[in-house]
Amino acid sequence: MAESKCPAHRLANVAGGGTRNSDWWPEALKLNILRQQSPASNPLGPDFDYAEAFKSLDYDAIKKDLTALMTDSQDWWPADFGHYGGLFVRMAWHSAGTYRVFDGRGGAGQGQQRFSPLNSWPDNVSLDKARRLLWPIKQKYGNKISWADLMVLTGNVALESMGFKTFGFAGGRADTWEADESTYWGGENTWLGNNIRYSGGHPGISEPGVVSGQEAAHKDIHNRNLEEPLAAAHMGLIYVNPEGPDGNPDPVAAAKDIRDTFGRMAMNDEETVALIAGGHTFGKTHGAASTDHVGKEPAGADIESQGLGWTNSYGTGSGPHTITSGLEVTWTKTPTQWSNQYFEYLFKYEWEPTKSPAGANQWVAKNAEPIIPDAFDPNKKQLPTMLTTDLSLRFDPEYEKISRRFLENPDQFADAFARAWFKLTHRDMGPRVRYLGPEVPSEELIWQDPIPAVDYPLIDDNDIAALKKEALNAVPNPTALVSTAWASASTFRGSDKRGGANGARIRLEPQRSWKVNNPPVLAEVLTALEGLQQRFNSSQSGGKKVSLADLIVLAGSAAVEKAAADAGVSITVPFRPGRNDATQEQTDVGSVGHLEPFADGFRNYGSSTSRVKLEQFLVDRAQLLTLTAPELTVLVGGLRALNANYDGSSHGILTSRPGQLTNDFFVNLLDISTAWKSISPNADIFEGVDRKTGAKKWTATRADLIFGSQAELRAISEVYAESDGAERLVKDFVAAWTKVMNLDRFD
Ligand code: HEB
Repeated sequence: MAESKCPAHRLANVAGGGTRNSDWWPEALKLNILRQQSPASNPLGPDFDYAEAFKSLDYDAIKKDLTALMTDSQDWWPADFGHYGGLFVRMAWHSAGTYRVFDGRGGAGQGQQRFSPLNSWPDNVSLDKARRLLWPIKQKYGNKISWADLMVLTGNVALESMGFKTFGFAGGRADTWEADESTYWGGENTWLGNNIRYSGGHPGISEPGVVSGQEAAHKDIHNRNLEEPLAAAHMGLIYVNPEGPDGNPDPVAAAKDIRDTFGRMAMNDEETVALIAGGHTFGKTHGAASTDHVGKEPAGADIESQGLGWTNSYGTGSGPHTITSGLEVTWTKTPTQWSNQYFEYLFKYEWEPTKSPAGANQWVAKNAEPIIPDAFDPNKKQLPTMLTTDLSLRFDPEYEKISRRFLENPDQFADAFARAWFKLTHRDMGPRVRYLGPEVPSEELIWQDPIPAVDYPLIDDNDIAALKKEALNAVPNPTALVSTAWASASTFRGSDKRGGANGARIRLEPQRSWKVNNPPVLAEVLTALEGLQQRFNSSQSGGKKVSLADLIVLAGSAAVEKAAADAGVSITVPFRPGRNDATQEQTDVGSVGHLEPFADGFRNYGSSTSRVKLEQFLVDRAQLLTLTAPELTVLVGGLRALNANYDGSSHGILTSRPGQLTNDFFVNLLDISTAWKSISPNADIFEGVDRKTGAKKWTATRADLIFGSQAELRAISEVYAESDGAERLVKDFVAAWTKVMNLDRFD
């Protein structure tokens, strides 16, 4: 088919084709990430409860079927060494391995490997085949197991069927039904490019003009700085280039990239060494011939390929002729059996650079006997081989210490791999109460942000009413109670289900010291509420208690009720007790540190960067809070009316009666008599003056003015500014507030 040079001639004039808003105005604020995964996408309907469905799964039967599948080699995609274990371990690892700590996005939790771009990433070649091999089992067990759970469980069964004892498995990952658009995978528009991600380093910041990104990346592979929030060295890779940084076969430089990227997946050096060595104990890499033989990825392939991609024209295109990464390495003598051979060979041999049949950089053992089996020919033996990134585990001094210890202590290696694998595959599931199934490990792990179970009688409705009153008495400024409750609950991220009010970690390091939480004001509120908590708890007989976590939310809700009443609307903010308080020992300060917002428009905190405007940070945060555009709008308008800026500034406090839950923010923002102009060099802060007199009326940030400027947000703002908007605002604010306060309640 001849392709026209002008892309417009190939675009459909139906079904959403044609030049779109995002083509005309690429920099305009988009709200699409706030309406993802809507019921309109989900064939199972709103009443489907995955946790319930999973409970009816015949767990032993599916594990038996998966075990049988491992050695049931299919002609259309024959198993290496007669066992699919390696392929399925890689599938599970790539499903989970996209997770990154900064925003909690990526990971195995949504089954996103089924959708673009992940189903077509160059790093995921041949995993289309792995999922297709699994289809008969998915079909058999239906909705009792999601693809998201099935991919991880299959990785576990693969490991177990190859003689490895895993740490456990938890189900509970409900599938999504469309590609996730909220995750920033990088700004490059070529696969395997990395010119944007290494051009500056800081969140959203690039330093244009000095050296181009690509130059910078190549110039100093030992000293480059990967852009946040990314956790991969190239567009389309899970982590790093197996041949070494940008293809340079330099194991020491590769170690830096590995440490960077695995660190951003929350893995320390020991976990990283265990994962790479544990994984590469199994299976092989595939580079039978030049990658020129390989066709288009699934998302770009012909309709008759039926969702498969990377058609391989070399030989049979599968089995011994498979081309996946273009590398051709088998690490151990028993690639379908757990062993310590990976470390034995890593240290036993000296390694010299060589090329795969596809021309990629890899390493071969010097003066070695051919001891490695061939995947298909029992009469053939090969020399031991490694990837550049495998040699990093020997030639990086820190990794080397750990590797040698594992070489000498195979049981320590096995334990470390089992734990790191469990963490890798469960990191984004949130608290342990979400774990389902018979193989949930009983041991509590620090990365789960543990919270003690409630083992005392909870407060009742009378207590709730009394405590609301007392909280308002204990803290003179109700807005401080609103701010504290918001600060506590709004750390939640729907991505990895971390954070939230439960645990009351707001009173612990690092949260109590975050600038966005205004530490001095926060400390005063916490002291007052802790006093109230002690008085209440010591006055109770029968062991009844209120946790600080509950009291913070309760007090904030009392302040919201009061602010509504002051504005003339009587409303009760629903409250359900049952949160508990975590201790500092149960809190990994470094890991919780990743929940700190870089900017938070709900509290008018932070500033734009050279690449990200304040309102884009605001929408990103709203998405992590699982908010819709109307919820985002009413929360910002309400918080401004309540005067809840983090530092008490008056930006966006567009009201003459701050502290009351009014619709003044919207009324005044949409008032034509005010004219706005920028008063800060980066156009983050604005002044509103009376159009006629020039008198100064207000100041505001981009996180305020966007509600009058972006057409969809303006449409929602009008609803609240209209004559019947005041009461609607109170009602909708309370609903959205209650949603945020309870985001982390899975009990
Ligand atoms: Fe891996 C395979 C790279 C880590 C597990 N890996 C592989 C390959 C490559 C790689 C290139 C081949 C593919 C084909 O087929 O061709 N890795 C890599 C890197 C890294 C890694 C660069 C970072 C350093 N892995 C890893 C981990 C794990 C793994 C962590 C888990 C744990 N892998 C794996 C397996 C395999 C692989 C199992 C095999 C597959 C088969 O057999 O098929």
